[in-house]
Amino acid sequence: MTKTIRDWLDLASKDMKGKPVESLNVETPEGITLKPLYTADDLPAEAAGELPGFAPYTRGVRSTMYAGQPWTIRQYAGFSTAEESNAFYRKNLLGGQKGLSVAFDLATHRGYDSDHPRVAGDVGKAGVAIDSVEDMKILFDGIPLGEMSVSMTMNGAIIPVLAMFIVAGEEQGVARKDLTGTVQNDILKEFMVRNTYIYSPEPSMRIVADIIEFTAEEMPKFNSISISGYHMQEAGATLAQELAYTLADGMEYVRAAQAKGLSVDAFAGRLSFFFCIGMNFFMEAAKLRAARQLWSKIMTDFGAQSERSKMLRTHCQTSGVSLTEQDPYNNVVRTAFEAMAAVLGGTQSLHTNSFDEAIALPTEFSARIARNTQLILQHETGITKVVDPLGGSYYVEALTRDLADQAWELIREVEALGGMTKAVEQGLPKMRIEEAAARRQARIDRGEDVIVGVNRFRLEDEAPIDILNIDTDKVRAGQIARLKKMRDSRDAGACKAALKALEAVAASGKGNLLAAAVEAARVRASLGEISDAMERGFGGRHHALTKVISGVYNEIYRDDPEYRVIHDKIAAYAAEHGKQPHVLVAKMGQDGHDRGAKVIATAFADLGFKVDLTDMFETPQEVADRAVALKVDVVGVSSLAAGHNRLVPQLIGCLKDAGRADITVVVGGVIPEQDYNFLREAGVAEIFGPGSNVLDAANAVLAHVAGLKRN
Ligand code: 3CP
Repeated sequence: MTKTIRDWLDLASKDMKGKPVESLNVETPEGITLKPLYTADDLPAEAAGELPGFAPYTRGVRSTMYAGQPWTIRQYAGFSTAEESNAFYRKNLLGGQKGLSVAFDLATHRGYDSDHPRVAGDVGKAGVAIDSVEDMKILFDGIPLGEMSVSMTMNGAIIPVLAMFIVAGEEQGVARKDLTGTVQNDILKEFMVRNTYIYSPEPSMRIVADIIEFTAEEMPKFNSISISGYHMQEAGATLAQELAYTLADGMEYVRAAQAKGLSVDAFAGRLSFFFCIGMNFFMEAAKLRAARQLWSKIMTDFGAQSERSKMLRTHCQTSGVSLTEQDPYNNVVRTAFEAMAAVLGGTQSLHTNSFDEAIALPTEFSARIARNTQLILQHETGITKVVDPLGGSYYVEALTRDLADQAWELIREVEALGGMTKAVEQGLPKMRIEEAAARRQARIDRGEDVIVGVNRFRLEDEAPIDILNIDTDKVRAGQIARLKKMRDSRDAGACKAALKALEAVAASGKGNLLAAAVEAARVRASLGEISDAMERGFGGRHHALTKVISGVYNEIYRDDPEYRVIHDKIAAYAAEHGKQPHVLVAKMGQDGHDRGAKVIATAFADLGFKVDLTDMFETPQEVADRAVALKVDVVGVSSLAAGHNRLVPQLIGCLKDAGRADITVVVGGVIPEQDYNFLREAGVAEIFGPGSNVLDAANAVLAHVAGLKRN
């Protein structure tokens, strides 16, 4: 006899030995209630009739999906010089990679030439250093730009970088109309989470619109933007937030392009997306399905006529924050699951992280395993043979609908504020994401979210793994020499005139910035010079306000005995000394990742420390000056872009020079164990690597302030 859901409930109640079956329900951070069982009753009515290749594209944007053509294996890479990165790309292409994805160093991201004093520690470190067309040509030497699609993750300095790419193509004999690829060009999320902006929101949005306009008219095969949720999830956003804010960003870009007089169908087919895929396996697959469904609806509302305009095509990357420093080979497994979720969700293109990325830049060995993870998925698992294999799953279809509903609410909230630019100005999404990040950290610290090898099943002893180190001084010296040679040999008058013209386009609000920058790049203006010309035209660089949010930790930990002990210890210290222990949380160099700094600032403030945050992108001298002026007890440096070995000793030197060697310096973030001794010898009191427990960190810092531990 057919069993009913009632029969199942009776059986489950028996198996639960009196505990209610509802006690197995789980409330996710997205606000979705997960039940232990999904049945045909949960299937949304509309799911039954959906087919891939047709709106709303829940089941995929192409009719045959991977059965017809597998996703693009597109590994994000770049380090050191253009020569070294070029050699690495060529090797990867021989090894089975299908598309390129360029990682630029932070100096390039922020529009500085390699000879700029602010970027001494960043040149060639987290990506390749590109100062001019000469570098760009070397980067793609022997790689035909008319055939190979190239993605460039660039936002702040997108105008000079894309201009140089176009000129490098021209000088390879490839016309603009034949260039294929994608630029990230998504500035709104930079203001929200990633922080590689250069100019303030308004001129930054103009840059985006100018690029959409230029590519729509001259580069029909090029994706003008990669609207990115990736960094939101990395910064702690829930999947509903990532989904909603990414689509809301997309809507804002559509409006910006429309404001330039473009019709939706003239550009929408070349808008692309980029999502993060973390460990929440089914939810991640559902997220991509929901994203396509919502975008199709959104674009229909914008009046799109062409089917292509309604297709959400996306790149995905496995999650960086899900990787652990502890027991790092576990990361191979994590990445494989995440990659599978991305593929089951129907991604167009995928990057799989290397297992050592929680600690350092990938080595050749770890990069090979990461790439092979995708090759194995494509060639060994049979996963490509059937379109949308999760389609019709009671659970996944219900999740798709629930996530879409949650995200839609958040989108409406942003729209009610007047759209994403306004919402970003008011700080709403950033605040929501920071709060979600603090909640996630608290769940990890309390062991509610289990991370194998970190807060459970931890190894006693761990042998360090081999890591890649870049000699930034050597890279920088080479870049400076090449810049000098170029400046000596170019037509100085032509270069000056082109830069003046670009400045005028920026200042007047008329004309197209990319078109003007192409002329400047062609006559060998450098990346820094092009950025500076626009900066003059726009009237300066953008300075973000930093703010500590508070209350989240207190709320979550209200009844936690360990939390109370530390809280009370800090209160006792404050009562005894007539002042709270005072910490300055600092970001130095061009490292824009501020999730860790924000989480620590929030937690420490809630625990009773007095907490100040520096601005982003400070020099060691600026941080030392601030620490001295604020009379802090401790500077806590957050480092996620490998600048610590250079910047932290400089900071300690500056504090000594100011006669304040007594200020304790601690460092947290992505710090390889190989660097611990060096940092300790330089005078660092405590080092908190990835996976550190916030309460333990607070205890250790307090011990230093109270003089119980010596620096
Ligand atoms: C694909 N095609 C098909 C089929 N599948 N045709 C027929 N049948 C099929 N089954 C066609 C497509 O329509 C397309 O042609 C062509 O084949 C290429 O396929 P695609 O799916 O468009 O794939 P791809 O060219 O790889 O483009 C993927 C997207 C692109 C669209 C997502 O934007 C992209 O490559 N993005 C990558 C972004 C990236 O790498 N970002 C790195 C972020 P047509 O184009 O003619 O239709 S790294 C950030 C790291 C964190 C940080 O530090 O910030």
